[in-house]
Amino acid sequence: MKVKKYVAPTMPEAMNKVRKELGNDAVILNSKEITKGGFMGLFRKKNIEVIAAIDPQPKVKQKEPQKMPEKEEKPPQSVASPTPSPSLYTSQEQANYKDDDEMLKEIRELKELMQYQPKSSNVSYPEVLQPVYQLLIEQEVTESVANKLMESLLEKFYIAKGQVDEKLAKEWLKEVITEKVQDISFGGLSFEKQFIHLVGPTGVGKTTTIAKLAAEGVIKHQKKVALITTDTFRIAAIDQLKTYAKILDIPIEIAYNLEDYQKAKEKFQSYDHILVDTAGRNFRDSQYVEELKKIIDFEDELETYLVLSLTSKFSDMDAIYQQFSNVPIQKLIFTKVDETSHSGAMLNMVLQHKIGVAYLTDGQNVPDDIREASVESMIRRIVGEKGET
Ligand SMILES: Nc1nc2c(ncn2[C@@H]2O[C@H](COP(=O)(O)OP(=O)(O)OP(=O)(O)O)[C@@H](O)[C@H]2O)c(=O)[nH]1
Ligand SMILES: [Mg+2]
Repeated sequence: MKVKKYVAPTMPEAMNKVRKELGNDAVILNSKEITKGGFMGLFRKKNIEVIAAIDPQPKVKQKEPQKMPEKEEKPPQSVASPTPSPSLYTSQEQANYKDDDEMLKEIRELKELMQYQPKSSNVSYPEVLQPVYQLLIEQEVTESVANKLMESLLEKFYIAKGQVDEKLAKEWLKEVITEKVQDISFGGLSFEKQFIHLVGPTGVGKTTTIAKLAAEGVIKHQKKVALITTDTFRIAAIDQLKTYAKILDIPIEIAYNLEDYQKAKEKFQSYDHILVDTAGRNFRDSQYVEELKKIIDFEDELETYLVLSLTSKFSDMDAIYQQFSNVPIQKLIFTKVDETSHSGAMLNMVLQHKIGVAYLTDGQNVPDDIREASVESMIRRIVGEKGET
């Protein structure tokens, strides 16, 4: 029996060390959280200590010599251990595991607890946590984000020492996501800034969302709202917003260039909020953005929301986010959530870019199909019933 102690910052890292050195048949005898170093209780580092063991000679082989009864030899177990293992155990620790029967019993119990399954990725998780990992992958959470979340779940798993079922594992996942996003701000418009820009790629629902938000401002918050559109590439785009302005009985200005924008700004200076519908291509043009910065103070006067369709692939969303990196994005708005039951991309964006979500829109109806986003609604979409918002 080769017994060895491994220390690593996280459980998956410790498990990787064990697997690399002792192989897949290794069993975990014990694991605990330890703190190292520090000065007067400060700067102490949290680590995971894992004690793993491997039997160098599998049991089946040990029994083979018994087929030759003529020679009464020592049990092969003792013969077949030519190299004593370089145990990192202290003699005191080894004494705790002296009793072979007791140790084997513990190994059996722990093996039952930790039935690892082969998976496509390099990391495998205890059986009871596997459905949670599967759920994340099915929701299209990236492997790297899923593995980070699972790392925290594993810590909870080892502390719980096996008292876990799938329901509890899902509750842990909710807790872990909540912890990871605790410093990220979720929720709707603050209605603090006068200008609100909605930017994003074509066809995601920017204009429809502007109309929904304008209605929210006018009807729910009794604000004086005006509209500007800088999306003048298509006649239909102008007409679309004009129609919404008419229905809501609010003014609209068409800004064909930055001079028009400046004039509209002056005209609407007494308004509480000016919602601006934009053409995505303008904001990918850094010269346009620089010119716009001369007209409007991006810090004090403006909030910009990036509109993304939840039906898009995460890799595309990520690329779009990079393209809009020359404007400070307040929060994300996810549209068309009614058209997909996969919400992992939203979690990927939130965790990868440390950015919150303002709204989820779930249909074409203006003004009804919009919900203020919250951490809970995001989690519900991923962990809870599919399709819920
Ligand atoms: N199912 C669904 N459709 C939506 C939602 N939001 C917008 N749409 C539809 O998506 C289509 C495009 O919406 P627009 O608001 O014109 O999108 P846009 O981003 O302004 O498009 P461009 O101006 O062409 O860049 C329209 O048919 C909308 O009715 C939503 O939440 N769910
Ligand atoms: Mg539009």
